[in-house]
Parts: sequence; C-alpha cells; structure tokens
Amino acid sequence: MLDDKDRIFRNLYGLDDWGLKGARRRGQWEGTKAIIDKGRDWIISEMKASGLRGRGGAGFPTGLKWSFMPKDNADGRPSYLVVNADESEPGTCKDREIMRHDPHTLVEGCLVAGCAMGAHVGYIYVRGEFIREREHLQAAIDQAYEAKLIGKDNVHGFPFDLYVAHGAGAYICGEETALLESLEGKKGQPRLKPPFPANVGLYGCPTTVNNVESIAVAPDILRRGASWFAGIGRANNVGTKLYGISGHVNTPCVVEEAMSIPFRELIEKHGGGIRGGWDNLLAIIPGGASCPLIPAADCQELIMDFDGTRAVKSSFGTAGVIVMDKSTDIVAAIARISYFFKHESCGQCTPCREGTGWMWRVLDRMVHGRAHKREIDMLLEVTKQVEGHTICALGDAAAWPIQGLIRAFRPEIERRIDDFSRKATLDDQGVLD
Ligand code: L3W
Ligand code: SF4
Repeated sequence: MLDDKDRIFRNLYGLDDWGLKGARRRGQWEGTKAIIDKGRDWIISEMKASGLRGRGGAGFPTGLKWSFMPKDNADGRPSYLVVNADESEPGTCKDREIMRHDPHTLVEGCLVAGCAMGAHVGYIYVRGEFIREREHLQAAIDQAYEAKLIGKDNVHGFPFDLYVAHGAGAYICGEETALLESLEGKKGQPRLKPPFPANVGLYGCPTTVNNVESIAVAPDILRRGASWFAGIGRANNVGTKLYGISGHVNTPCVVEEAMSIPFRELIEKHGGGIRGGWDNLLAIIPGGASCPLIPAADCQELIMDFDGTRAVKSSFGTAGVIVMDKSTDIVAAIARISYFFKHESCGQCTPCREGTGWMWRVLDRMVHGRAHKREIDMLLEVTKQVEGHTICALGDAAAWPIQGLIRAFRPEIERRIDDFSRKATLDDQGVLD
C-alpha cells in the first residue's frame, strides 16, 4: 500500500482548503522557479526518467510526448498546451476530484508543462457538466494570476497564460483531435492521425494534449525527483495513480495508490471489500467502459497496471474499476454500454456509425434471448470488422466490451436463447395459456 508521504494529491477528499493558501500549505508552488530555471531540456529528461505514462487511458510516455514539440518555432507558429479535462468515460471520475479539491496541482502543472514544450498559452477543456469543478479551477487560475504565479509577467520568469474552455456534453470531445476541433469552435469530430497534434494541433499549430492527472503530477515528480516516482510500482508501470472504485463494493471511492497494486488489495483496503464477499464477485471492468470485462476467476491474481490487465485480455484504461457482483445482469450491463457508444458515435465513419447501432440492437435482443445462437459468432465477427477500422478509438471501445462478454459469458447468452426458444415452443403448443 502507498505510504501517505508518497501521495501527490493531499486534498483528494476536500477536507482542506482547495485554494491557494491550502495549496501552499500542502507544498504546491514550492520550488517552482527552480524547476523552471533548469529549463525545458532538463524537465523533459526528468519526465522521461520518471517513467510517467499518460493517465488518460492510452499510457503513452509523457516525457516522450513533450519531446515531440518543436524546439524553436522558427516557422512562426506558436506552441500550445491543451489539457483534456473532458472526463466522460463511464466509471471514471478521478480528474473531477483533482479539479474540485486540488486545482492548484493542475495549474502549477500547466506552467511546468508549458515551459517544457515552449508553450506560452494553455487551454483546459473541461467537461460541460463539470460546473462546480470549472468554478474551482477558474478561481485557482485567478488566484495564480493575482499572485503572479502565472501570466505574462510572473515570478517564475516564463510568461504563461491559461484559459478554461468548457464542452457541451459530448463524450467524443474527450478524443484529443475532436477536442481540438471543438476548442476551435467547430463540431467535435476526430481528425485522422497522423499528423499528430505535436505537428498539426490547435489552429494548425504544434500542440500537446495531456490528461489532467498526467499534468497535475508533473510538479511533484520534478520536485521530488524522477527516481522517487520511478521507484513506486514495477517496471514499465511506475508511480502513483488515481483509481476509481465503483459498483458493488462496500465503500466506492477515488484513491491514490501505487501503480501495480494487486486488485484484491485495492478493493480490500479502499473499496471495503466486495458486497456479499469475494464469492459474490461476478466480473469487473478495470479501467472505464472501453475496457473488456474480466471475469471473477481472473481477478484473483490481477495486478492493476498496463501489463497486468493485458495479460488477461483487457486494458488498464483510466483505472476506473467497475465492480459487478452476481446480482448483475451481465448481458444487460454490456448492452447498456453498447448503447452508450452507439449514442456517442460522431457518425463520420461507416463501421462505427453503422456497427455500433447494429451491435447494440443484436445485444439488446440477446438480453431477452430473442436471438439465434449463430448470431453470437456473427456479432463477434462484426466487432472485429469495427475494431481497428475506424478513425478514432471509439470504434475499438465499442467492440471490446462485447468481445469480452462473449469470451467470458457465452454460456449465459446461450442459456437465455435456449430459455426463450423453450418458452416460445411451449407458447406455440398452448402450454403457457
Ligand atoms: C506523436 C506519435 N504523438 C501517439 C500521442 C497521441 C495521443 C497519445 C496516445 O486514446 C485511449 C482510447 C480510449 N507521434 C504518436 C503520438 N501519440 N503516437 O500519444 O495516443 P493513442 O492514439 O494511443 O490514444 P488516444 O487516442 O489518446 C485514449 C481509452 O483511452 N479510454 C478512454 C478514456 C477516456 C477518458 C476520459 O473520459 N477522460 O480518459 C479508456 O480506456 O478508449 O483507447 O496524445 O497524439 N507517433
Ligand atoms: Fe466518429 Fe466513431 Fe469514427 Fe470515432 S470511430 S471518428 S466516433 S464515427
């Protein structure tokens, strides 16, 4: 279990003042000038050495991403930092807690990240529904301006302006290029990549888009040293991480823990155990609704990190763990997730636009057993036609939970089909009249 002294977010539950005074008491904005004075090359090499991987779901190395930004802006294009605070992944509410209760971690992180990538302007794109979070964040930014911590002429010597923008409730605007389109005032639809935002981003300029948590942990990493962060967790999966625990546990929460914590330990220590005990566990979704299900049998030895979840054919995603006990109608649960992706598809590519609706309609029939068994393989085949054949990862995200359901719970789908056809036969014979 993570030692208290290793926790970066010391006001995660809002027990202390979230404003500047509280932030300073907790050690934020301390030594920031020394960090900025060491310059962008030092910051980037330290971030690379820390091993931090992006906390938004894909796990791309943060220091490496920052290093893609141009060193000199010789072509006259400015560089931008954009923070993805459009947290909308079902089961995920960690960035919300940062913005609500510890917003200065993010504001300080933006300054440091901006310096590392030569960006004098940053935008934080906040999910439209996060009204209170946006207010806290804006207030923290105002405090930072007033104290001359950021702004054109600040005490740190790196001019930096920071703006908050808010979305309008579309999940797809959490995809980095759709977010950029939305920020530019256009319809939020993903762009084809490459070019990556580091080359052609906001207003066609070099841009880095990072998740809230990735940016908010940066100042502490640079203050305490890369080796401190790299020493927590295990190889390739290091540092501290915010986990969201929801569903059928006794005490749902968001908690900062070490990367690579065993799933069982996470749930016992912070989730208060499974409702009804471990024998009552049916399955989990480990990192937000995009990740495939992991059945109970595979959860026993599960390590919560990128490699541990991959070993059981799932993914780590945002570490928003959704726990489901045996009272769950698992087919209905995945059908509901499937409806979500159908609803949120932006519709610009055919496999996603048509496939998400098709998959949901079939799955919705399967909830009640109104299907043929051969349709199970047909559904699986459709998920494979969608996966990897779309502009953005929403297509994959729609396909994977269904693949996970079929992989782990095919007998349950078949049982419903058998039950339905048995009832239909009895009905035909008039037995049920
Ligand atoms: C320059 C290259 N940059 C990659 C950058 C790229 C991006 C980052 C990761 O999806 C996942 C998705 C959701 N040159 C580069 C390069 N980059 N190669 O690295 O890129 P990518 O494409 O691997 O992932 P992504 O498009 O960022 C994120 C999954 O996360 N997810 C959803 C999370 C939702 C939230 C939320 O609601 N807040 O986080 C959960 O599992 O399905 O697979 O910046 O530009 N050669
Ligand atoms: Fe839009 Fe879906 Fe294509 Fe993504 S995969 S661009 S959400 S249609």
